[in-house]
Amino acid sequence: MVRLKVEEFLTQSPQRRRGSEDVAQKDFSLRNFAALRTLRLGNDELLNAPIMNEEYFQVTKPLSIGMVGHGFMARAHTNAYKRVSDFFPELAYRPVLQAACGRDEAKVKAFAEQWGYASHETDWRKLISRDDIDAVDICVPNNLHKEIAIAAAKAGKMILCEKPLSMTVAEGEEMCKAVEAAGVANMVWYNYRRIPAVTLAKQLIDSGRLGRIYHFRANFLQDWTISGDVPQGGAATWRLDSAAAGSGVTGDLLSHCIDTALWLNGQIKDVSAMTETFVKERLHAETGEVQPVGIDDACAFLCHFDNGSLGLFESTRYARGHKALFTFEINGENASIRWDLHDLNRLEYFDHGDDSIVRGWRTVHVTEGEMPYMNRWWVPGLSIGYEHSFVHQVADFLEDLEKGRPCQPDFRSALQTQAVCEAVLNSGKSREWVAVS
Ligand code: SOE
Repeated sequence: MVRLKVEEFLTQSPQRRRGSEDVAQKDFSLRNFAALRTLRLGNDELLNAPIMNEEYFQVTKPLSIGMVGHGFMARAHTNAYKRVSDFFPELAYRPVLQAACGRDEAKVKAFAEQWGYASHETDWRKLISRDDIDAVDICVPNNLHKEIAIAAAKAGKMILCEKPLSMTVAEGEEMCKAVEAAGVANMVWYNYRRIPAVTLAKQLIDSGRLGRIYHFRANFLQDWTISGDVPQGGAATWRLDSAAAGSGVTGDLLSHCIDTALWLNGQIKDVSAMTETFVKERLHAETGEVQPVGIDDACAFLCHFDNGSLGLFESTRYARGHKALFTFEINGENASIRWDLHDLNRLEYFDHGDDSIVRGWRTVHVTEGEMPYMNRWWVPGLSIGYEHSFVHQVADFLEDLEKGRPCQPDFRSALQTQAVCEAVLNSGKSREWVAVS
């Protein structure tokens, strides 16, 4: 972070200010500085107040975002860009909503206006050719990730790509090579790692409290495609169209479970899966024709982890009553951990080392200031939600950018999740154990 005394800043000429490496930034108007309103006082206390009343103010570097897409995930990411500087005021970079892009001009214009993007485009190629865009956020169906990411990397843009990274491992490899050749910062939005209770689970495992891990179990259950009347293809239902999504629950939902598993429990060696497509034909929203369904509606798989533990994963969009039940449980020799997205601020923990007369599952309400990310929000006892995981991911991306290190999961790391997904789908087809390459 660059700290300046207000009076020093005001006495410097605009040229000197622009030339100073410390305060390298594109828009140097006082209006922009005033808008930051982020102050750090001598005692390290942070507060928001008009800058002219305080001695110091923070100089941040704008990071101009070009958002490709304007659906549900684009809203989740945009909300994070808008919130992050208020809640992580020490970060050197400050996202600026520069442009949103989508093919339907009326829709993208309405999105840009509602969320505060300065401009809009209807062609992503135009967006990435713009000099005023630093980072491209890819929030469009999976079949478009590769082309946009590779072009954006060649144009020298940083890339924040929605999960899953790609349709296939081969595509993902090309994307990795493109960002590595261009040397641009890159990240994939596996947001659930940044839910404080999940991050706390990682800390507990890494501290060795669980001892040797025996089992990792995860589910991601939904029920929104049970009706045969739900179409495939089109804006809201592209996830059911294999040409746009690549796969069904494996890429869309199990990829989250797998990312979390690899992060918490290490690499997966091999898998044995079963997949099912319950509704074999659906109307295609774009062609207007009833077409065969190519995605997996449900998938369950077993696996071996490198650390010797056994994995059991299940995902479906046919679990009546479940809307987004992402759960995982890890059993170690000394302790176990359990987490549930529907109660995301809580981590369940069982410690065999407890005195036997009080031994049992305890529920940790992850809202204390010393728990991951929680000192940024309210006071102990007050919960946060799904959207905060995205704010945390942007904050980590910006901090890593400042410190010159890759933000995880980067493309290369997300490719490992892709490799597990691909092995699962191949195993579902062949009905044999498949090694993860
Ligand atoms: C699907 O319904 C979906 O929106 C996924 O695409 C997201 O990745 C998941 O977090 C919630 O469910």
